[in-house]
Amino acid sequence: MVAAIEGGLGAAGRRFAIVVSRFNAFITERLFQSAYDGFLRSGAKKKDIALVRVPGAFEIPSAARMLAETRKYDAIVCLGCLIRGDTAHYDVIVNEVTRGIGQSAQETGVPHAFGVLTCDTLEQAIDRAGLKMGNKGFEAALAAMEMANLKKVVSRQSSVVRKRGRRSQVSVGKKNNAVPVSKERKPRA
Ligand code: INI
Repeated sequence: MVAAIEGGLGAAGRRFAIVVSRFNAFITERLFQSAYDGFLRSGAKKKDIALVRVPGAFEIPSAARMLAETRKYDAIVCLGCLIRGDTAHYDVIVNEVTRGIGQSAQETGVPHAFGVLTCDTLEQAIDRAGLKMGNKGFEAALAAMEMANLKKVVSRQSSVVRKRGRRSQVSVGKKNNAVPVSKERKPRA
């Protein structure tokens, strides 16, 4: 059995920002309530969860990036609802939103969870906002916690590796009778 490096699902002591778009608010409000509930039930404090509202899904990536760049949050949750209508608006926005959220996560290094519904019909959206298909907001909160915790685990491991590396450099130095630079005697003039 291979031991996996994983992040747990606890939210205690972590800070989160939830970006919610107002467009299709009937759906996005349900996504938000479920994400918020997920964080609280997992040990997060109300004061550690920031709610940020934006007009539509198109505005989510820029708000998420602003928040990530503050370095105040362990993860950002992005919640919105895009419903394919009769116009091309949906197709234009959907790729931009997905790409923008991914890019913000990669360029800032802050985990972002993708809770933007992309549906053909309102019925599909309702199903994913708490009816037949679970709630995407809750799922996004779980993903945010897991990735925030994974980031801590990985950064703790790499600091241990760095410390070990420094220690082994010192012991190799001792073996070779190397003198640390700070203790080296300056040659007499
Ligand atoms: N915004 C959404 O969040 N969902 C949609 O389905 C949607 N459609 O289909 O138009 C939508 N449009 C608005 C867009 O996100 C911007 O807010 C708007 O274009 C202003 O920049």
